[in-house]
Amino acid sequence: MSGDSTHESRSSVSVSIVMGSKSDLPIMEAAEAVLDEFGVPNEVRVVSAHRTPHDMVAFGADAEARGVGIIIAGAGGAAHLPGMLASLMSIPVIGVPVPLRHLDGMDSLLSIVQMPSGVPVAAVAIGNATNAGLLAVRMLAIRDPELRRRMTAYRESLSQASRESGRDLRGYRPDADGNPREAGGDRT
Ligand code: RP5
Repeated sequence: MSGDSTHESRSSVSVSIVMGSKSDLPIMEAAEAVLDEFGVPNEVRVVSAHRTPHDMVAFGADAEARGVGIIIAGAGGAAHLPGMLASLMSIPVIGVPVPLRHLDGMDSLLSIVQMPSGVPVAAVAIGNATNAGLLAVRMLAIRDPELRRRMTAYRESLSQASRESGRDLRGYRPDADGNPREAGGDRT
């Protein structure tokens, strides 16, 4: 994280990661990790659409004034934060549906994607803050050749890891938890 909850000077933060509650952080920290990996200046904040609605409005105006380029907003349940920020701001908002204990995140997903025409939110898969970070990097890479080069290298590393993972599957049989175990099971 290159920023914190204090006011940042203009354009020192490219992407603002916000979430409805600190309890969303275990999911949302993946977006921060991606942005840090790509060297994209970011900040991480809690802004609740329901518990601090006036703070949310102030955050929207302040973030635009500071020159923040993209918002990544995560929320769970009645997940109104991404949509409300999109309605308050003119910059892209990427929504992350955070899965809660009930309904497996379907409630969050539908709350985020079912926006009315005219107010777009780009939603990633349930709990997939990694993709939110990567999508933000791709947006910034439109005008940043170095970032584009890093994204291409990242994609190539993904391909390489995928090929290597399938290179020798003989004898590899994960158990129900995904942990490696030898084929043929217990031979004692
Ligand atoms: C939402 O309510 C937050 O985004 C969070 O996912 C959910 C539950 O919040 P806590 O009760 O854990 O603070 O607004």
